[in-house]
Amino acid sequence: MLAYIGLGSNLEQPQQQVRTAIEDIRAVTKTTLVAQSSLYRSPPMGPQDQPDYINAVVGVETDLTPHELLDALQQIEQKHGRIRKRHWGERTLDLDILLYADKVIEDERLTVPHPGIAERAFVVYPLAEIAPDLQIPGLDSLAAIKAHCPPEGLVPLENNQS
Ligand code: ROI
Repeated sequence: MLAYIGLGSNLEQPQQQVRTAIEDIRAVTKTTLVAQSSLYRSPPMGPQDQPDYINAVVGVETDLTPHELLDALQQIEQKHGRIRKRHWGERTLDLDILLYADKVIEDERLTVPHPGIAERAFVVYPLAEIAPDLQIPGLDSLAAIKAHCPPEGLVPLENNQS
């Protein structure tokens, strides 16, 4: 199954957090990394008195179920010492399952497609970079969503090292 995962960090060397998280996702069992967006810098959505975020999106081909994939991602968050200070506040690493094939999932642990996709430039733009022709189950085409989603100060990092 093809799944897309959003990555975000704004604490403890965010670029490093996101880069090593991508390597950690690469190492997840039964899972192959098939696409990787640029890293982006984005102003915080939520309280403004927190640092800018580094965001990215990756695509994986996985034989894990959605909940097994979620378990694997939460393990990675734990390994990164996921600090989360307040609701909608700063965090060391956030990994979200954005899409899992064309499945619609709503239970206590998981909402897929991720409910915030359409409002979040820091998800829409990196996702469109790696999957421009995507259809979001229950929503519009990603292209249409992007057309209605202002970039909100999102900038790709010039140099994917810096
Ligand atoms: N804001 C940005 N720019 N990027 C994020 O990844 C992010 N994650 C969050 C909240 C606090 C909503 N704001 C964010 O969880």
